[in-house]
Amino acid sequence: MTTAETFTKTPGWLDYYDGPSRPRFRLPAGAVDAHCHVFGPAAVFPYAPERKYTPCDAPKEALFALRDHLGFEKNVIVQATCHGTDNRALVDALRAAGGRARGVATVSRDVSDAELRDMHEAGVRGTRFNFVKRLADFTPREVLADIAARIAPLGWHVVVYFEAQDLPELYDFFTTLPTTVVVDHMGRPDVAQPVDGPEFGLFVRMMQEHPNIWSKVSCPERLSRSGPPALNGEQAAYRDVVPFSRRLVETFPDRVLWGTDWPHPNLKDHMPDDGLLVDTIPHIAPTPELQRKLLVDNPNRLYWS
Ligand code: 0GY
Repeated sequence: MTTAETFTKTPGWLDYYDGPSRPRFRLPAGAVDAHCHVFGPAAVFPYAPERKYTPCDAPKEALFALRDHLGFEKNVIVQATCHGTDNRALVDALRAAGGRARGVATVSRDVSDAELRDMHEAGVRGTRFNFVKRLADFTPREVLADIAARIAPLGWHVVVYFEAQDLPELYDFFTTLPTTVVVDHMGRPDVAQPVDGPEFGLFVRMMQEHPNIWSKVSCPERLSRSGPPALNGEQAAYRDVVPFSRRLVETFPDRVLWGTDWPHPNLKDHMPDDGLLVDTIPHIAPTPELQRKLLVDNPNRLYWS
């Protein structure tokens, strides 16, 4: 008999919001939460030895209950770094979702063809490269390029997570990847800088010049400096982030995705009410047509066609 390892959460860890409100904004039929995670449960799917944080468990049942409560039809579940390249919790959630979830895995260069086929059959459609130094160790570019070449024939795409100050150095790598490239959280702009300034300008230019690059306009709760937070019924949360997300939604309406980022790993000062996060959507996508593209057409085209 083996003894299950016990895991202690990272000190100061904030658990996901208990009892989120029901959004006032009615999501269109077929809406997809295109960025969320499952964590563990650790007793079944232990966290990876190389992880940089130890979260609370956030199992598939809780994710699916949130999906139904908020009014989404489907999820795109993204492998989180606390599970490293062990995609078992992700694949288990995909198989349990009965076609209502797709996944983005993290794979190493030596992943076998059989493993890739199994993941594809379960619903994986992409792999994630993480350049955020507090989350993942450095992987040489040639290794990542090899992985991209391995997954491209399956029709998968690459999801990249990085911080805006690192874009100049990563620009050439991203723009030569052979697949669709989806950027997490708008490349984490510093929203204290102007939306027309050079930092966000570089990101917009990258999308303008490379029609294979998409962006998630998610995570205002991580990017906001001045709030107000999505708590206590606030209907216009994270106002300083809105000009950035709205710029992308209006300029690239066919290449944007939205997700809750539940269970919101590594937030430090507050945990948003996910119902109020959904209520930020009409501020960034002000018309029914933009909302339909962002929430229904784009994710379905990328993940279900
Ligand atoms: C996010 C953001 C974060 C974490 C991860 O995989 C992860 O651990 O993505 C973060 O800490 O900024 O998208 O969930």
